[in-house]
Amino acid sequence: MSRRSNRSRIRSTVIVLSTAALVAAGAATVSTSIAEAATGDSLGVAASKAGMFFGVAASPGRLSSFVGQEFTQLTPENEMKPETIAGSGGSIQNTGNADTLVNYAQNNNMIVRGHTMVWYSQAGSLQGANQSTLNNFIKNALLKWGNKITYWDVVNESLDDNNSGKRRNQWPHTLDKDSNNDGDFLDDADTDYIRDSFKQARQVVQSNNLKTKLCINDYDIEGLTVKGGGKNNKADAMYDIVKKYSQAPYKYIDCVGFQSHFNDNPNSIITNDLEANIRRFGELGVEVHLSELDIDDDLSNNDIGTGQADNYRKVVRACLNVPKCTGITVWGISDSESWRSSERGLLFTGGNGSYQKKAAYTAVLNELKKGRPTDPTPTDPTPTDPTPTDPTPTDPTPTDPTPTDPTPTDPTPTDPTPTDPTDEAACRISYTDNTWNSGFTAAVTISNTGDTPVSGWTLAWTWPGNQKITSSWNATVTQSGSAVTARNAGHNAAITAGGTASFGFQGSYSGTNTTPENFTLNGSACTVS
Ligand code: 9MR
Repeated sequence: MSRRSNRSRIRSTVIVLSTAALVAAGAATVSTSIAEAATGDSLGVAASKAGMFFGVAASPGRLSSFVGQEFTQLTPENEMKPETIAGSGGSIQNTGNADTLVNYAQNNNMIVRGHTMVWYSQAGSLQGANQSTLNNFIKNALLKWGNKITYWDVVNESLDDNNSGKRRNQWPHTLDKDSNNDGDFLDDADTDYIRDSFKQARQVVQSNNLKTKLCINDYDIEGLTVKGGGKNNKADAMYDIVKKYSQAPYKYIDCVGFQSHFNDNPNSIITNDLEANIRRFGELGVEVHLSELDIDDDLSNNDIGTGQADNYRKVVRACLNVPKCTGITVWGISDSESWRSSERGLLFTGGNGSYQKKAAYTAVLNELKKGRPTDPTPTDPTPTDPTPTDPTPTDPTPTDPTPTDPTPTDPTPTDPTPTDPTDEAACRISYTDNTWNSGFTAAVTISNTGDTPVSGWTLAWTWPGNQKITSSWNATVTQSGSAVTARNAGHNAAITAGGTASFGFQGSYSGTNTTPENFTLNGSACTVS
């Protein structure tokens, strides 16, 4: 699908969803889009113009008029968690505060994200429930609000901390069974509470003709890598789950929430490959949301931007750059009212409905206003002008016949010691790729195995197949035909003897994504390990 049609499809999705909310609210006019409904110069309006929502998590106590003016989406911060609304056997109870939030959203043309159904934490009476009880709850929760809820987090925080790439080991994972002990729960013969919960949700959505989209949500899945450049195993584990259950024959999962609580935890930093990871999920066909965004205002040495505002700008840009990234939700309005007030991670200061914009607010607004990347000018199908390129011969003036200085070159013999061919590879390349349908990312580490430092480098290779690089980080990468040239960035130009430099890129391919093996560093061949 072309980028252009993708974009327009997303824009119309946002409009339809808003319309659904208005219909549900009984509004007379149903043709209003979020962009038209919200007023003024706000995050929500700017986001709508870019074809996405910009939302906030809130509790009823925060619902001043300000919320509806600034945002186009609302997530109940705690009011829809099972701890609050699950009764015995998966029934629904005590929905007053959740209803207040849903009604506020409807009256202010905001869409709602239901948060959350199946979660090890704040599970209340669901704690320890079997799948049948979970299924009752899923059905009751979906039917309670129907199309008033546009996105529901069906499963929350299923994966373990510390980059293990495994599931959390407590309930509801205790329902899981690994039929063949292969370490995953994705085989058909396995019991998988994630699959079974989504299966139930999908069945309820379908049989009741709901438009509600079904999401899986987690944190520390934002980047392809973690601090130090290692793979983000949690993100990869989430990718495997979404890949399996968003595709046929399942088609259970519509959307994935990258919570995006960014801080100095080695697995919670903002990495330059955030955009590539969003894109990889988007290429599965699911919507990606930055569903609980906050950014610590004093990330020490791990942030990609200069200060909090710049970090926010870059995170928003990463989303804007991927058509399937269709919404951002900040986890609270102001620093003092946030669950992480000590980290001052939000867009406003102040409280009680009286808020002051921070620099981060302005950075986000300005970035949203820049919008999505403009569509690349379609390549003109008209045959290129057949007029031959300028036939004027290149300057026939003979090159200066003056003989070159006959002074003999210094007769001192250059060092005759032949370079030992076995010493030639003064570099070793580690190349790790992460490949999916038609795309891939690669992490490349250059090791200087010689005894002299390198100051400034060019790594070149040719692709064995039709790989095409689409973006890169920590190096400037250009491609001509199958020949690739990667030049150092400013910060990794120097490689000490025995030292390393790393960079990465994203690309597309068809057929087989074979690893290249013909790397040269500043013209000398490298070994590949
Ligand atoms: O913001 C929520 C806070 O008020 C609660 O005390 C806390 C309890 O776990 O949950 C917070 O929301 C969490 C969200 O539901 C899931 N992702 C992490 C959020 C912050 O902990």
